[in-house]
Formats: sequence, structure tokens, C-alpha cells
Amino acid sequence: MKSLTRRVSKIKTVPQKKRDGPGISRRSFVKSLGGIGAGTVFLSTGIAKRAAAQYGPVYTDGLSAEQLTDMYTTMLKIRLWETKIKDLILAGGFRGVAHLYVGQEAIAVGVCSALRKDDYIASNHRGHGHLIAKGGDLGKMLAEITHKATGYCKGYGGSLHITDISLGILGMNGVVGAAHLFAAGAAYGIKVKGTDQIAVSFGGDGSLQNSFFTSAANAASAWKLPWIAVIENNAFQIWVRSSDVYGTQDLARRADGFGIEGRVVDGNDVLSVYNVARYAVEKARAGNGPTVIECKTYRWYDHYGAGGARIGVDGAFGLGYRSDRELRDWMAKDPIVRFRKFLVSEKVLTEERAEEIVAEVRQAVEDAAKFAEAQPVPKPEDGLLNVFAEGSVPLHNS
Ligand SMILES: Cc1ncc(C[n+]2csc(CCOP(=O)(O)OP(=O)(O)O)c2C)c(N)n1
Ligand SMILES: [Mg+2]
Repeated sequence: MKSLTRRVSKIKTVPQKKRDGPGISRRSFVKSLGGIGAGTVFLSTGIAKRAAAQYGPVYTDGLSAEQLTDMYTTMLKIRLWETKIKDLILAGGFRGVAHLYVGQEAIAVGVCSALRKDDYIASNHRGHGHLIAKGGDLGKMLAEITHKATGYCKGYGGSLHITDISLGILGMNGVVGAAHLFAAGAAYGIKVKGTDQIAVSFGGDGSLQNSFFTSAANAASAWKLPWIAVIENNAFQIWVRSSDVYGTQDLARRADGFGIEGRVVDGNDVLSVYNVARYAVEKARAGNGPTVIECKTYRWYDHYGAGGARIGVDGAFGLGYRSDRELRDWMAKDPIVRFRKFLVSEKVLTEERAEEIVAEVRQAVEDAAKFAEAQPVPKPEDGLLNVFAEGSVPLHNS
């Protein structure tokens, strides 16, 4: 185990702020990692030392075999639970809408593994992964998505509004970018209360296009709020390629103008994401303000639903706005396959155990689907319950 933690500590971390600075060039640093898709990404000992000095603390150092296995299991939960939803949509009779997160699992798991249960997350329309990584229940989530009376929001909200305050989940949200303002608001509340919690917002590359992020970033910077904005850059805003509508390649640079530290990370490498998230969390808990983390990634399915997908086949092909080849290139960087290879090569898991976990998660997903299927739909006569508040609101003195 000792040697594991030592070797895990050599995982890459490339803070954008320093990557063009003196010392090891970004090019030779990345080259030393063995390249994207290489599975394990160790640095040689000499470079690791210099990288730690140049690129800051390496938090993956302290991860136990149990934590690493949990991260693998949670990524699989997201993958297989959403794959089930895709198959249900294709089989027909699926009630509701779903923006699938498959391909981006390393981001939700890397970030949420760095958080405490009492920290907050505010999620967007592609948020199932965030919720599962923060401890959301697979059965209750599926019941909500299929509008059943025992779902998270009693079937009223569907995929886009799942909330569980007891887990710090402030809700998914269909309004692009709004999560940033929600989380910054929660971070303001944390500051007023004087606790050491953190509030994280998840948004896509499109979430920087309107004023929610601007307002949130401005306030978070001015008041040093414990806010972390995670930008999941999956290259598209619906069917529009982000590189066609942004003048900058690294969206983390948007943070510069607000005086906020912006970092770029490989969003398909769960340990790299964890490392930079943990850095931002430690910084915010110590009262040193916000961070914007841009994670480069790719979604495997269409913007929503299951267009171009088939039952039993991963990925959505034949879509007009992207090439199958581009999708296949990204599927070759599958964050779960990469992490599993790493865990097996580090002897955290055997191939047999890794496969057993797949079977266990598959069973949990089937159980969740059976649970959701058996749940009742809300009664029409209850349609106006939970819409209006009951009781009275005390008058304000001033
Ligand atoms: C304020 C607002 N504007 C427009 C939309 C329509 N809309 C829904 S998703 C989406 C694109 C979001 O892209 P991105 O933030 O990159 O997230 P991704 O879907 O790629 O995960 C848009 C424009 C919306 N829901 N809310
Ligand atoms: Mg996007």
C-alpha cells in the first residue's frame, strides 16, 4: 500500500496558471505522462519531484485502496445506470427526458470525491452523474425520471429538478448557467453562517454564455466565497461546436478577468480531476476564495435522448454535427477503462474483482429499474399538492 500511495502521487496535475512558466515545459511534462489514452500516467521520479515543486501539492497521495475502489464503482454506477436509461428510451414507453452524462463520469466522481457530505453541489441539465457521485439513490432517481410518486420530487420534476438537500444536492437545473449563481449564493450563505463548507457548481461549456456565471464569479471573487465552478467542456452546446463560437480555446481563462484562478484538467482522468478539485477545496476551506476548473471531455450520446444510439451498443453514431471517428477517438479515452487499467496495474484490484464489481453494479441498476417500474404514478387529485406553501409567513419587523 505504501508503494501504491507513493506511485499514485506521481499522477499528473497541470495547473493552467503555471503551465507556461519556467521549469519543465508543458510539452515535456505531458510527454512524460505517456500521452492520453496510455492508461497509467506515471512520471519518472526525478520529474515527479520537480513537477510537485512546480505544479503544487499532489493530493492523490492520501487515497486508500478503498477510496480508489469506491471511485471506480461510482463511475460504473453512472455509466450502467444511464446506459439502462438509454436502453429504456429505445425500447419505447419511457416517460420523460434525459440528457445523458456517459463519457464524462471522471468529472463528477473526481470532484465529488474531494467533497464532504455537508458540502453543496448545484447541478445542470446533464446532472445525473453529479447526483450519483454525491450519493443519490439509483432507484429514487429513476422513479423521479419516470415521474413516479415515490421519486425524489414525488414525480413532479423529472430529470431536470432532482434535489436532495440532505446530501447537499441543491438540484439539477434546466436553465443553462443558473447552477453557478445558485452555488455562489450558497457559498455566500456559508460565509455568513461562518461554517467551512464549500459550494460547487457544474456547468457545460455553454454555461459561460449568459450572465449567471458573470454575476457569480464577480461576487465570489470580491467576497472570497468558498465557490468552485466546474466547467465540463464536452465541445458542444446542443449541436453547436464551442470552438466555433468562443474566441478562446481554454474556457478557464474566462476566470482571469474576475481575478479568479482558472485551471484546465483532463476531464477523462479521474485522479487528475480529483487532484485539482481537492486543491480548490482545500483553498476555499482555508478562506482563500474561488477556483474555476475546466475539464476537457466529450459526451458519448446526443444532446438529449437516444438519437443515433442502439440497444446494447455504446455511443451515438451517425449524428450530423460530429463525425463517428471523433466519437471513436474519445471513446478510446474511456475514463473508466483508463482507471480500471490503472487500478489493476497498481494491484488495487485484480481483473476478476474489477469484473465482479461490474456485475454487482449491473445488479444494483436492474434492482433500481425494477423498483422504479413498480412505483405508482402521482394521483391526478394530488396535482396541486406541494405547489402552494401552507401556513403563514411572519411579518418582518423593519
Ligand atoms: C438560459 C438557457 N438558454 C438556453 C437553453 C437551451 N439549452 C439547453 S441545453 C443548451 C446547451 C448547453 O450546452 P452546455 O452548457 O455546453 O452543456 P452540455 O449540454 O454540452 O452538457 C441550451 C442552449 C436553456 N436551457 N437555458
Ligand atoms: Mg457542452
